[in-house]
Amino acid sequence: SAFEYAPAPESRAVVDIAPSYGLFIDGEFAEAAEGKVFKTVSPSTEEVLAEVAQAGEADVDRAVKAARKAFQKWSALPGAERAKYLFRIARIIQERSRELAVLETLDNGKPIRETRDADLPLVAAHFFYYAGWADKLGHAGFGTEPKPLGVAGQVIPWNFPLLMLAWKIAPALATGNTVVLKPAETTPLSALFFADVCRQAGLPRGVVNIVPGYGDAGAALVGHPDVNKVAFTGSTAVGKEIARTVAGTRKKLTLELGGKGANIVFDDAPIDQAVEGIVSGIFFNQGQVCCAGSRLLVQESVHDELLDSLKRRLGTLRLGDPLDKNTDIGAINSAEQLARITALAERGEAEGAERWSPACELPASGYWFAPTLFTNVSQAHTIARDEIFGPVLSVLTFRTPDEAVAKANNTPYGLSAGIWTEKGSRILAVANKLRAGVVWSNTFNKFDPTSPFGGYKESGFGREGGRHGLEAYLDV
Ligand code: TXE
Repeated sequence: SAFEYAPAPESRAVVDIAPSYGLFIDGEFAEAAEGKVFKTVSPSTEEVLAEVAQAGEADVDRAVKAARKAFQKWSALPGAERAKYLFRIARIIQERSRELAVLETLDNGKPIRETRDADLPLVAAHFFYYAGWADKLGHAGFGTEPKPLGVAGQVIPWNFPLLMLAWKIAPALATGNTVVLKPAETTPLSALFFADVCRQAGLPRGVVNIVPGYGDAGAALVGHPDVNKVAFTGSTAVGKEIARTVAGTRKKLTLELGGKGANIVFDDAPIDQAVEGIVSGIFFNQGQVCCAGSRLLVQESVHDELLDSLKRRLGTLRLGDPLDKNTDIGAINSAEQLARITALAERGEAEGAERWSPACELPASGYWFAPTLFTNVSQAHTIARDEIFGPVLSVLTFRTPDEAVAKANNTPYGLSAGIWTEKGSRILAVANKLRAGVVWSNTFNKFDPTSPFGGYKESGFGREGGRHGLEAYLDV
């Protein structure tokens, strides 16, 4: 109503964006060897934000050499000393979190409310958490500490640019490894800002190197003979390619790939609470989340009631300027991703599922997709099988708990699932039968640095987060 208090949008003036950025190698920002650059745009306006140096093979090689050199001293530091740097980085991230949140929102398109309340606090929490581990890995004085692997080559996606960086870099540094990280081509800016945070924290040169670029730079990094450990988050197709590259080498590998999570609602579930969890499950970050609850499995007897509530709730979601603090649904990250989502939604209609969206005006420029529901979906439909990675929910039904489990598991993926019921015994029984790396109950999309995260089946292998996340970076 006209009396509603509408706070001013978060201003982009909060952060200085330079017209151009270099690669970050050996503590310095530098041009790419071949002088190549690429542009990064704001997905909500298509305006060019900055020009960024584009790493090629020679740059990746230089970064790996810098990381190798830095490894000598970094790995020899007592854990307590490494911890000091990580604590410092965590505190600087907290101090600069407004700048970082605005930058991330501009480059990625996600609502500022999410970057401010979810991404940034989690990023800082990861550095604090792993800082705490750095001096607790063994008995340094007795020479029985587990050993770092060496240089970690890390490739990350665009959906949580800074958070994925934190998941990768914090455990690597805590355990004494050095890093070369390639951010995604559509979201390089927060990683370059992080490079500046490393300088501010006085991190020794070469311990962290950032090489923005495309898939070829990622492939060069993964294939570099002097990289000891590869960590990748991204598509299952590229993950398989990386696994082939790494096979036959002595590199260690962890892969965090796609998902097709089931959110299972039983007839005794608190419906209003479930609706909130379903909405967060698929519309958080415009559904561009590997562990999104992209399939709703609802018990037949509550299907109509739940769908009515869900549609009413979707009618209240506000789509638009991601810098506006009232925005629930921001922009899709890129034209390519928008095209992928659009094609899969069209396929859903063509195969006979029923499509529904709330009335919702899309801005004239930028990459936008309205929140979308598909009902009458069967397991054979493409939208029930393929990862859409967008704000599109496929609704299926079930009659018995066994049927719910069978349908939830009927996917090549195995990353996440949710269970909504008042019965504690049912939560345990169903959770134990789900082939998913994370199962939430009566909540969804809850993250914490102490909890291991990762997938079964084609969702990848290895765990990030918690003490399991350290194992991927150590030889015991
Ligand atoms: O992923 P890519 P894209 C899924 C999601 C999405 C689809 C495609 O379904 O629709 O993947 O997204 C780098 N060697 N996920 O094309 O290509 C690339 O530069 C080494 C799920 O963006 O996998 C980027 O930094 N690296 C996912 C990163 O890999 C290569 C998150 C991811 O890009 C490479 C993202 C190569 N050959 C997409 N080719 C999740 N698990 O959360 C590309 N890259």
